[in-house]
This record gives sequence, C-alpha cells and structure tokens, in this order.
Amino acid sequence: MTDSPTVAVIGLGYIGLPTAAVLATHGADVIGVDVNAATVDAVNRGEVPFVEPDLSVSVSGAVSQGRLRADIATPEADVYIVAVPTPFQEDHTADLSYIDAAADGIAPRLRGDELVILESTSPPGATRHLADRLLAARPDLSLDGTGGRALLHVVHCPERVLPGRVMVELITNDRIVGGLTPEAAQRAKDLYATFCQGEIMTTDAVTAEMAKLVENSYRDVNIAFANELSVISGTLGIDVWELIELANHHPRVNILQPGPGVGGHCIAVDPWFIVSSAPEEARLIRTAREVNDAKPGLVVDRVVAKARRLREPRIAALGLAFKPDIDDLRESPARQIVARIADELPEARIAAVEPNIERLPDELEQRENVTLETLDEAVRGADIVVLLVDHTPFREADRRRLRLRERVVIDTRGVWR
Ligand code: SAJ
Repeated sequence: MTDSPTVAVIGLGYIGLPTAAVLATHGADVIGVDVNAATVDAVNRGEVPFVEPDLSVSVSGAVSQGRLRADIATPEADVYIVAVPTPFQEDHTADLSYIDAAADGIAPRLRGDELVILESTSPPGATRHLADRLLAARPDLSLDGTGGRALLHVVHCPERVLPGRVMVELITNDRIVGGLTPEAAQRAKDLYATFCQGEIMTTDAVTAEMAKLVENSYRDVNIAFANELSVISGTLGIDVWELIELANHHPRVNILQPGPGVGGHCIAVDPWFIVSSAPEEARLIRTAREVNDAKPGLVVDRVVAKARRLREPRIAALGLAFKPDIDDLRESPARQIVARIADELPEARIAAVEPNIERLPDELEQRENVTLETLDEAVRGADIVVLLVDHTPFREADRRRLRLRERVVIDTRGVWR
C-alpha cells in the first residue's frame, strides 16, 4: 500500500463518517460513499448530518484540505471500509442486504490487491459472506492467489466506539482485526496504526465478529442482572439503588444500573446475532435480552396502574433518548414507553420532555395526547412524573421548585432518590 492510500468508506453514518474524517486527517485520501444524496451534499459542504462531539471540526477541516469528499458512486480505491447498517429482522437474524449492496458497488471497481474491511457489526460468517459475494462477481480474483489470480484481502475490524465519545475512542480504543488470511489482517493493522494509538490485535475473521458481539452481550447480561434485581426489589419493597450501592462495596462486585430497558442500536441488537447463530446453546444471552426487553412493559404497567385512579390523568414523561445527554432516539425504551402509555390511556395528557430534540418523532407527534414541553411546563401540570432518562438537566433540577412531593413520581433511573 502507498503511504497515502485512497480509502473509500461505504456508509457515512455514525461510524463511517467519523472513520473517514480520522483517516483523512491522518494522511489518507478519503472518498465517503452514501446512498443518501443529502448526506453526500452535506459532507461535501464540510457539514455533519448528526450530532457527535468534535466530528464537525474534523469533517470541515478534512474537506477544506481536499482530503475528504463524498459521492453516491463507489470509486476505485486501495482500501474499502464497509460501515453500513446490519439491522436485525423479525426472526432476530441479521439483514445483510446493505453489505451485499456495498459489495455489488465495490466488485466492478477492483483491480487486484485491494483491502476490503467490514466494520459493520456482523453475525458470525458475515465477512466470509462478503468475500464470497465479491469473488462470485470477480472470478479473476482470489483470497490466496491460487491459479495465478490476483489477490483480494478481506478482514473484519469491528467498531467499538461509544456514541458521544466517538472521536476520542476511535484514536484511543484497542482494535481487533480479523483477517480471512493473515496477510489481510496485517495490511489492515498497518492502516489502523496510522491513527489508532491503542493496541491492534490480529485474529481470524469469525473470532473478530464474535468478539464484538460478546462485548455487547456481556454488557446486556449485566444490565439484565440489574434490571432483574429492580423487579425483585419492587416485590420485596426495598430500594434497588441502595441495594446495589451496598453490594458494590464488595471488592469483586460491580453491578450495573437498572433502568427502563436497554436501548440503542448495539446492545439491544447484537446479542440476538449470537442467539440466532447458536439458539440451543445461547440460553443466558437470550434470557438477558428477554429480561431487558420486558422492562419497558413493566414501567408502562406501573404508570397505567397509578393513572387509572385519576379521571383525566396528566403525565410528565422525562426523557426520550436511549441514554443520557444525547439526541439519539434509536431503539429507545423511553420512546416506546411514552407511545404505549399514550395508547393505553387515550384520556390522559402526556407531556414529553426531551431537551436534546426540537420536535417529537413522527409516531409520537401523530398521537393527539402527546406534546413536547419544557421540564417546568410538563411537571407543573402533572399528576404523575415518570423519569425515563437521567439527562443532566433532570439530575440538576430543583426538586422543591418542581414540587415533586405533590405528585406521584416513578423514577426508573434512581436520580431522585
Ligand atoms: N444502560 C443501563 N444500565 C447501565 C448501563 C447502560 O440501563 O448500567 C442502558 C443505557 O441506558 C442504554 C443502553 O443500556 O439504553 C446502552 O447504553 P451503553 O452506554 O451501555 O452503550 P451504547 O449502546 O451506547 O454503546 C455500546 C458500547 N459497548 C459496550 O460498552 C460493551 C460501545 O463501546 C459499542 O461501540 C457500541 O455499543 C456499539 O456500537 O456496539
């Protein structure tokens, strides 16, 4: 590979765009590719179509220096990084159609000796699937040079950055590079070493795929433990947060925090890829998913039980994002809870408070009994206050001024204990 490789990043989302920007600011010539023309136009203007700290300055700098541009079409390049969605389907298996579409864009551009990196979170075998699709379209290429055919290097390098800290963690996190061949892994390692200060470990592709899924499952299982404790504590009439705080004084115990459920596009999704790969064996991982997925329903039941005692209940629902201090509403349990309360209590008025958004998501906007309000407005008129996300403004709110004692408070995050 040349000192200044041309890198095409396919998919300019939460992972692809930051990766493109970081590569461009570390010496690569980067072309970002996206099916969405508005995203392509925004990037070419040096703008970022979503909120992520420090990303804007990096993208605008790279674009103005001429190191980053975006296009709808896949160009010729030395390296292709695929960072497209891999959503899960009704049956909990992964939808690989975006990977397939990326492969179909890349295949005609290959000249031989390129490196193709799959960064999307993937079920075991997805990297091999991507390679098979490329090779089916290009029988003149091979992974090992057999028959005198030109080489194609294919690896999986899962992203592991935390939304909200992407620009820091891209540089500082350790990386796992799983190659379909050792040479492919080494090439990818050399590329990531241009910007990654963490340790870069090489392995085979399927182990790398599993490592990413296992990390998120580990967290899911541990959150499920905390969520199960919160349900048990409710039955026993004890304060789960005090219980966890006390237990965590043990030197080898570190229980996570319960909440209204697990959201986001990673932890609530990835464990299913393990379950669908080994349905008989993945018993704990499946149960953890079920425990966490049941939590929003339990919160709805608590709110509805309190509200049914009132004639025209007014409910303040605090938070819609999937975790604190971000504007990301994807797979958010809070959002699901508000929609379900609105459906179960058509006579109720629900004031949702989400300081990080300007308008309600469509499915809530369409419900006549849900409005978006400020914290003060919502709580002032409320009989019931349900805290769903521990955003800083809620943590720091003056509880006396909000007169919480006069209202029924259901605090799913333990902020107002
Ligand atoms: N949550 C709890 N209790 C806790 C911790 C989290 O209820 O004690 C909930 C949050 O409220 C949220 C969900 O879990 O709804 C997930 O939040 P998170 O902050 O744990 O993780 P994500 O989804 O933002 O990012 C995760 C990270 N994975 C791990 O920490 C193992 C990140 O490093 C990954 O890159 C990311 O998934 C991903 O893209 O896979």
